[in-house]
Amino acid sequence: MEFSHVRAVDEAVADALVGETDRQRNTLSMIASENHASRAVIEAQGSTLTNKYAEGYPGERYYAGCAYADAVEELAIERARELWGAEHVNVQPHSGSQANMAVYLAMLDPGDRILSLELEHGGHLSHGHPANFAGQLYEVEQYRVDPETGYLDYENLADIADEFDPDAIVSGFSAYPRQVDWERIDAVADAVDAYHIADIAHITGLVAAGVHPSPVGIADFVTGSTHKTIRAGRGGIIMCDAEHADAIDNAVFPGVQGGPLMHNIAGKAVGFGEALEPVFTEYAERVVANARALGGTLADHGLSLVSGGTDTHLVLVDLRDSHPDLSGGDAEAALEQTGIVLNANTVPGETRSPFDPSGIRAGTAALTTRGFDEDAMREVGDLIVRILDAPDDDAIIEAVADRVDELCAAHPLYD
Ligand code: DSN
Repeated sequence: MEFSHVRAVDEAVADALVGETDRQRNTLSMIASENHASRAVIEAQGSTLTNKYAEGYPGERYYAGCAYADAVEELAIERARELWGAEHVNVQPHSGSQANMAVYLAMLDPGDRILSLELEHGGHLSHGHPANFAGQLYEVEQYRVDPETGYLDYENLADIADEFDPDAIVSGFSAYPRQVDWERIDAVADAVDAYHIADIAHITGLVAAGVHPSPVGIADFVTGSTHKTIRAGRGGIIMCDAEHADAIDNAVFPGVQGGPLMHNIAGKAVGFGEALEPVFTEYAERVVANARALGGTLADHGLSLVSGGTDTHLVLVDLRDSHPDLSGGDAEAALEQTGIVLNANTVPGETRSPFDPSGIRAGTAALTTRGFDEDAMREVGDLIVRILDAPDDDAIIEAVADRVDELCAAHPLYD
C-alpha cells in the first residue's frame, strides 16, 4: 500500500495513510468492533464507484448509468441473503446506527416507546441514549444485565416490558460477551405487542458462520454493521421479512439517506463473498476460541470478567476488583504505549464516568484475521496483565512493546 497517487498530489494525507497502515501492521488491534478487511475489500471500497450517484434501488434508480452499481448492489444483496438467510436485505445503510434509524423511522412514530439495554450494561447509543437521536425522538426505558452474574436478566426484561408497554424492544449489544436467547426476547416482545429489533452489529460474522444463534426469522428486524466480525466493506445492513421490505427500503431511501455509498456496497459484496467460503466458518470458530483463551488467561491472573467469560469475540474486564486504582482509561493508555490497542469501557454497575470507566473491552476478530491462535492469544493475555500490574514501569513497558513487535512481525498484515 504505497498510496503513490495520493503522494503525488498530497504529501500530508499520504503520510497519514502510510502511517495508519503501518500502525495497523505494527500494533495488536483488539478493539472489539474492528477487523482487518482484505485487500480485495479495500480495493473495492477505493474504486471508481465512489463517483457514482445511484439513488433508488437496482432497476429503479433516479439516475442514468447505474448498470454496474446495480450489478454490485444485487450481488451484495444476494450474498447477504445466502449468508444470513433473510427474506429481504437492504445493504444501503451507511452505518449500523443509520440502519437502526431507518427501522425506527419505518415502524415507529416520534414519541413511541423503545425498550433497550442500558449503555453501561452493553447497549449502544443508537438504542436510545439521551445524547442520540433515538433518545431524543422516542420515549426510552432500559433494561439491565443481572449485576451479580453479568448475564441478561430475561425475567427483569419481561417485568419492565409489562410495565412500560414498549412499541419496540431492541436486543443485540456492543459489549455483551454471552450468547443471546433471541426467542426469549421475542416472546417478551410478542407478549406486549412490540416489534423486536435485533442489532447484531458486533456478531454479524459469528451469526453468519453459525457460531452464534441467529435472530433472523425470529426478530422482526435484524440490523448490523458490515465491517466488524463479518469483515466486509464498511457500513450497515437491515434484514427483515418480505412483508416489511417496502417500509424498510423507503425508510433508508429517501427516508434517512440520499445516494448510497456504492463503493462501500462493492466492499460489502466482496466481503460477503469471502464470508461465503467455508474457510470463514473456521475463522469465526477461531475468533471465539481465541476470545475464550484470552479470557481464560486474564481470569487465571485474577482479573474479573463480566459474566465470568465469553461466548463471542469479546471479553469485558471489570478492573475494580483486581486493580482498584487503575481506571479503564489509564489501562487503555498504558497498553497503547506497548502497541496493544483496545478500549476503556463501562461495566455493569459503573462507579466511574463514561469518559474514564472501570473496564476494558478486548476483541479477537482482528488478531484472528492475522493468524493468531489460542497459544498466541494466551501470550497476549499475559502481556496485558504485565502492563496492568505495572502501568508505570518503563522497563516492563519496553519489554512488552518489544514482544508486541515480534508478534506483529510473526503475523504479517497487508504484505
Ligand atoms: N463504536 C462501536 C463499538 O465499538 O462497539 C459500535 O458502534
